[in-house]
Amino acid sequence: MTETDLVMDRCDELASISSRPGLLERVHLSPEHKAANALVAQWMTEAGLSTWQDAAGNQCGRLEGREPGLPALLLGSHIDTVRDAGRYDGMLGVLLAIAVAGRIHRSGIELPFALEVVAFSDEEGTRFGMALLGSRALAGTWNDDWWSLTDGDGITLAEAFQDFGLDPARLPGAFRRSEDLVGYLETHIEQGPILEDADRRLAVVTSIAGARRFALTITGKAGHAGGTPYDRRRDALVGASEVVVEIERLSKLTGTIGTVGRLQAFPGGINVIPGRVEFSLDLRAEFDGQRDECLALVWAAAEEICARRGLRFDRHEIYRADAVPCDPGLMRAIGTGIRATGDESPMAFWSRAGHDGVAVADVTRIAMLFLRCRGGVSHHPDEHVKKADVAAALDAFEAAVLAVAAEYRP
Ligand code: HGY
Ligand code: MN
Ligand code: MN
Repeated sequence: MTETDLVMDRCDELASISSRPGLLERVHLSPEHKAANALVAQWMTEAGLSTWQDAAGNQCGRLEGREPGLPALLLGSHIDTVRDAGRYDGMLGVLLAIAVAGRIHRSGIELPFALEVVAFSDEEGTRFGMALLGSRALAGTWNDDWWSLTDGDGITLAEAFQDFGLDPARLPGAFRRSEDLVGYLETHIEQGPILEDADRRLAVVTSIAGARRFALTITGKAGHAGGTPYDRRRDALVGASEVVVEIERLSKLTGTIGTVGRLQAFPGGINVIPGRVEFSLDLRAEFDGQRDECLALVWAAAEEICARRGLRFDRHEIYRADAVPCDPGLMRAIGTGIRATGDESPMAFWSRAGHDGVAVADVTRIAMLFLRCRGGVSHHPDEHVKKADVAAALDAFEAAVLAVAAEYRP
């Protein structure tokens, strides 16, 4: 069995740890998260790392450098998933990080820094709506308001912490100091079609998109589906539908990426005019200004549509992460890694998907290595990678770490 086979098999093994039979869902502070942490800790140990679970539920491993206690280069990704997820989004990056650390441990190379692997506990925000909870803890950019966030069962984040065996009061123990870190490198599937369309395996990520997410509500008046004449209707669903189509039009117009992933009509009767609609908006762009200009257009359009239809429009921001540039020096190392696989002119482009690096960038410099995924499909069980691409990513990631070491001046 090759290292690549092992990485792929481990992705399959992690994919079997799910809260829902027949599909993959593993959310923050769940029994599945605990089981996945234990399995990853075992693999980290086998790779020669000392392991611990930090105060935020991130699973960590460390390989000392040429002397104990040196600042650490972090490698990692996330171990949580969206609903009905693919098995490579996040997990592949964690397993490649463990594989690289294992290679370096076995080689006997003594790096000028420590190497740490982090399996972040909650990049997606699936359970509590707020994403990056694990990496924001590591970066020390925690907001205590988050403790009162609730999941679909009304359990608060604080209660979920305690149920998981963590103590909210001890969370600061997870905060890392920038002087203890050299940087952060993450390998991740592209989650888009750019690499596949260019027939390339790997790319350097130049920056990570800035996303803002909202809970939107349109309120009209429920009524009888038969007896209510059109000119007396205040149909929240037809109004919301106009807004959704306008979001797509304005996003395309402004070069941003707008998605309505969730929408629910109330009261939901087949013969009742919807009186209220609750829906989501995820808007992201390469540049925050571009994103925010589009948001202003969306709000203006929503207010006009609602005024014309006698409806009320309310919005509540649930998540914001501004765009983050990758570090030029670490990007050079990622490029060196890709060239080590025989690709002499590495592609480089911005990530349309969000990643933990957006949070980690608050405490240290970051860079990412992308690998191709079939059809650019992600956040779906059809997520798929070629074994040859994973093998190339493993070699490139190891070469990138060694390139950081070669250039490192403490
Ligand atoms: O939403 C994102 O872009 C990431 O996959 N969480
Ligand atoms: Mn994802
Ligand atoms: Mn991801």
